[in-house]
Formats: sequence, C-alpha cells, structure tokens
Amino acid sequence: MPTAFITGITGQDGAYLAQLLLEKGYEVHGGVRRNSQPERIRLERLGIEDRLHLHEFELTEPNNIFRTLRDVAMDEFYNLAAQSFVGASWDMPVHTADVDAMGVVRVLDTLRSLRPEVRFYQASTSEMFGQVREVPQRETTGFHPRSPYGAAKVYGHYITVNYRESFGMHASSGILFNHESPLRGEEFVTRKITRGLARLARGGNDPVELGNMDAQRDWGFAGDYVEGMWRMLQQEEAGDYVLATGVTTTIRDFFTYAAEALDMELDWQGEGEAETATDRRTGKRVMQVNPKFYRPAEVDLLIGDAGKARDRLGWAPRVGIRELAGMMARADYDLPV
Ligand code: NAP
Ligand code: G4F
Repeated sequence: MPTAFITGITGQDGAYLAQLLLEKGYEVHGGVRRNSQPERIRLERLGIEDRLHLHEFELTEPNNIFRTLRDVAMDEFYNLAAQSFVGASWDMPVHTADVDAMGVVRVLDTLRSLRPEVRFYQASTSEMFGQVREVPQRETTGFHPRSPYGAAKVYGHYITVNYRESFGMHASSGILFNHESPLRGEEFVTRKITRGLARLARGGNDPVELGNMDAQRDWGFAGDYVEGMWRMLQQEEAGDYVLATGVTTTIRDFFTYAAEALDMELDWQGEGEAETATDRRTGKRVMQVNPKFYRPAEVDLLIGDAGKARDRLGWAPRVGIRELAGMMARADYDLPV
C-alpha cells in the first residue's frame, strides 16, 4: 500500500486529493494546524475524516517539519498548504512569504536530508504569470507576479525546480489555474457568488458585493485537478505541468451562469463602481460593486494551455464552466442559510 503525506489536507484541494488517494488504495497522512476548534469541515463533508492519519503540522516551524518527515514513512509528499488568498497577501506579505516561499524550501531541504527518494509535488499557480506575457500561458511562459502571494509562489516554484536539478530529487511543480468546487473557501470570488446567490434564492435580501467584474479567469473543477497532481508523481521523471481548461470567463459571466442555475433572470445596469444586477423575477438587487474589493494590482486575464499535461499525463478537465457554476450554486442552495 503506497503512503502519501498531504500538507493543507483541510483545504479544498487537500480534501479532494485525500479522497482520491484513498480510492486508489493509499494510506493517507495529512498535516493539520492547531486551531482553537477543529476545522475539518471539508473532510467531514466528504466522509473521509476517520480514514486519515492526521498530524499537527506547521510550515513555518522547521523542527515540526523535521519530526513529521522523520516519523512518517512515505512514498509521496504533496505540498498543498499555503496562505492561498491573494487578497490577504497585501495585508500579510511577510507571513505569506514565510509560508508560501520559505515553507517550500523547509520541506524540500528536510526531505533532502531524511528521505530524498520521496516524490514531491509543489502547488504552484497561474497567479505567477500575473501581468501575462503571452496568451495562452504555458510552462515556458515568463512570470510577472502581481501580488505578494504570486511573488512568494514564484520562489516556491523555482526552489522546487532547483532541488530537482541540484540533487536529482523527484520534485514536480503543478502550475494550476483556478479550480473551484462546492468546497471552495467562501472568500474566493466563485464561492462568494454562489453562496450569496443561494442565500438570495432562499429568501435573503443582501446583494452580493464584488470588486473587479472584468477580470477573467480560467476556472476548472478541483476534483479534476487533484487527479492531475497524482499523475505528475506517477511519471518516471519529475517535471512542471500546467493544468487548465483553456477557457476564460469574466467574473460577470460566472455570476450570470450561477444565477441562471438558480432560475434568476438578470438585468445588468451601469458600469464600473455603479454596476448592478437585478433579478427580474423578484425585483431584488442581487449584485452591486463595492470598491473595497478592488486589489492594489490586478491579474486581468488568465487562460492556460494544458497541452503538455494532455500529451504526457493523459490529463484533461471534465467539467466545463457552466456545469461548475451550476454545481456550486445548487450545492450552496442545499446548505443551511
Ligand atoms: P485552501 O483551501 O486555502 O487550503 C489551504 C490549506 O493550507 C489549509 O489546509 C490550511 O490550513 C493550510 N495552511 C495554511 N497555512 C498553513 C501553515 N502555515 N502551515 C500548515 N498548513 C497551512 O487552498 P486550496 O484552494 O486547497 O489550494 C491548495 C494549494 O494550491 C495552495 O497552495 C494554493 O496556493 C494552491 N493553488 C490553488 C489554486 C486554486 O484555484 N484553488 C490554484 C493554484 C494553486 P487551515 O485549514 O488550518 O487553514
Ligand atoms: O477568486 P479570487 O480571489 O482568486 P485569485 O485571486 O485568482 O486566486 C485564486 O487562484 C489562484 C490561481 O490563479 C490561486 F493560486 C490562489 O490561491 C487562489 O486560489 O479572485 C479572482 C478574481 C480576481 O481578479 C479578483 O479581483 O475575482 C476578482 N474579484 C472581484 N470581486 C473578487 C471579488 N475576488 C474576491 N475574492 N472577492 C471579490 O469580491
């Protein structure tokens, strides 16, 4: 039975990856942070919490990483833990760098000393492309990060490449475009939209307040993307891979698809800070712009080319954008308000 260790197992991707590896017959270990109350909602929602081996784990704590890697015999290590919210990274740039950049080298260097044969996955991101240098973005596209989060992740990416090249470690970097699900954190725009619309559909009156409606993202389903992570570590040689759908959508269009799934008919009015959307069937305002959600610097357009992953890993996304928006909106409608 192969053994895997997942950092960030309580997050969206960690939960789906843990579920996938259990289905594949793995013994699954995961790192969890000490909290004042156990926050394992996603693992509970997937019904897998009791099948996992959980360890207290903190990416900023070198000795904790050392003891964990010493005590758990593993074949694969997936580093999914991060301060993953771009918006918060301007408020917490040093913490973000400590976790998302230094955390990676802490793990890699400990693995190098204790278990150099372990296959390592780093959760890199399309946010590294930032102000994009070509369209679509692929593995060879240069980086121009636009946030402290993106800058920290660029370091995490290159140190992964460096440990592969310097020490021959099986260290792969997945450059993943945005991927969402009913388990997505509520601060991210897709889930904020589907949660807010579901509350409105169930009788609420508070419009969803959003920032930049024109940004475009290449959104896929998280369940498809964790399969790609696993496939990267099954290759004879480690490498870097983009996972993306190749379809880009504005925030406005995602909002429309989610609203349609809840039988709303939108009437859009105004532009910029004055933009609003109203549901014609109820007359309720369902969206208004609030400039407090604008970012100091924006990634305007992301669209990925996952050709390498398709050719070498046999990976392809299965869920399209309308299906994704509908899946999330309906799941939120079924949750308690
Ligand atoms: P997420 O839901 O925010 O989960 C982040 C996880 O990291 C949580 O389990 C969190 O623990 C843990 N964590 C945060 N700081 C930590 C620390 N200092 N020490 C140990 N654990 C810590 O993120 P996600 O969407 O699943 O994303 C997974 C990874 O992929 C992240 O590295 C993210 O940056 C990257 N990524 C995500 C996307 C995407 O669209 N989802 C795209 C590209 C890359 P708590 O539960 O205790 O908070
Ligand atoms: O949903 P978001 O916060 O995701 P973002 O910034 O693209 O980051 C996510 O994807 C990255 C991959 O590219 C990951 F690495 C990262 O960890 C995370 O998972 O924002 C998406 C877009 C942005 O352009 C933002 O300005 O939505 C725009 N937006 C407009 N109004 C909003 C809002 N974003 C949020 N979170 N909240 C709003 O009210």
